[in-house]
Amino acid sequence: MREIIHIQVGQCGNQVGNKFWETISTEHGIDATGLLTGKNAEQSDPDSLGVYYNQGSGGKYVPRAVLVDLEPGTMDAIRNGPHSELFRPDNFVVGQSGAGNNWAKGYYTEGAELHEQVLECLKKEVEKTDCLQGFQLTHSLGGGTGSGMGTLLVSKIKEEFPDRMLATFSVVPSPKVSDTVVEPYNATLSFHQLVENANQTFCIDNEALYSICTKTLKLRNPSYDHLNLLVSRVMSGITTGFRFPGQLNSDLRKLAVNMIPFPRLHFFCVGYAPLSSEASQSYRNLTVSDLTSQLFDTKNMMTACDPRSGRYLTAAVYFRGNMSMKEVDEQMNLIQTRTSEQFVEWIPNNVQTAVCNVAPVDAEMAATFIGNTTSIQELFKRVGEQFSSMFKRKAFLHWYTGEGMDEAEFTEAEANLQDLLNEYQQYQEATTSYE
Ligand SMILES: Nc1nc2c(ncn2[C@@H]2O[C@H](COP(=O)(O)OP(=O)(O)O)[C@@H](O)[C@H]2O)c(=O)[nH]1
Ligand SMILES: [Mg+2]
Repeated sequence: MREIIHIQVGQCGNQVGNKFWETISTEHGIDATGLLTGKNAEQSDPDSLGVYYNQGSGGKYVPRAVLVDLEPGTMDAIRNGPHSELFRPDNFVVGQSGAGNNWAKGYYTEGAELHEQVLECLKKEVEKTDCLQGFQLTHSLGGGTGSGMGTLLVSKIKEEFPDRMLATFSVVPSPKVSDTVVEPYNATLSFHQLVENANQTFCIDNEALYSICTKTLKLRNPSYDHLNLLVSRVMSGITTGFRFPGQLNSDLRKLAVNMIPFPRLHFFCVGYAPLSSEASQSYRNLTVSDLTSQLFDTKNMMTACDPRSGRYLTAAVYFRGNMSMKEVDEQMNLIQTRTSEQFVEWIPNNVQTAVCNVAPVDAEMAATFIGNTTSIQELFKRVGEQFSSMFKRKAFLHWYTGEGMDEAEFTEAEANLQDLLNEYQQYQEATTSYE
């Protein structure tokens, strides 16, 4: 068994994380109290279930999850919500002070005080595993807790379990969704940490989620619930290979090996198909060809960058549902031939395709995309420019120095982000011949 331990931190981290557990529990036939009610053998294969769930007393399946926040609101909502009985009560770690959207409070002060308690919980979870593959963390980069304390936990986990994999599902802030002015500071300070300490980061971008909701799904005022439904679909898609028997990218390390040619360049663009508004749904009869072309369309990306403006170093696609492998291969070949200039030619066979015949709950067929594309520069540029325009005038800096932070850390974070941008650019321009 190859277990994954999940950690959710802060408001966004917990809301997104919760939705993830709700989604995968439904997919595996596990009810809100942790009892297995599914009758389908493939869905409830005990070995595969063991990746994310621990079997507790009375046969209950308990998520290998630790829930963390510096204020009680979101956790109380989980405890009083429909999935209150799913999680292990000891695995809630809650502070009272809040982080006030301040990365420094999460990383250096309030969060630092609580982090050992989280590590204790994690160690207990690790003891329950047979052969731990690693950890996954859900958080936002724009606030204080998920962003500051989340990245503190990332660095502590890396220290404590250096040979295990660590993946983050990181929600990138957008002014379209939130109007807290210091979010670019918090996000840049977080990227600075994630570059060094996370093995892989799935960039879930509120800017892109918002566009999908308003343009594709035609929602006038998307709520976090709407955004998080999209997040849960893509997370379910990304983790498909870990949760169902199969060969390709079947654990965190195999996925990383296939996706990451250079260790710092581990920030992935993610996408999903089908996405359609409710009104148009009933008219659609999906084919593998539809799915494939939607999947490579910028409109379906949950990371706000246009892959056509850069090149793919690597990509992975998971199809789900009842479909012919032959058709999938044909469609994937077709799209790669048609858009071959979008893939670097110096990594042969850089697109991996897998098919899992268990469909997600709400569609007959679906597909998930993971791309390591140099066009992710656009996301870093967007956040970096917002960061720099405030930092030039040292605006809002006192909130951070007030928690004991040094201005030099801001300068370093800004430079690290710029370096990352340059590295992506360098590989975008690289060709097969060595100059
Ligand atoms: N997609 C999504 N974004 C969220 C959610 N909650 C908060 N955010 C975003 O997260 C950022 C604020 O961080 P938050 O998680 O509230 O702060 P924390 O509790 O201190 O970690 C902003 O960019 C929000 O737009 C959520 O449920 N879903
Ligand atoms: Mg909060």
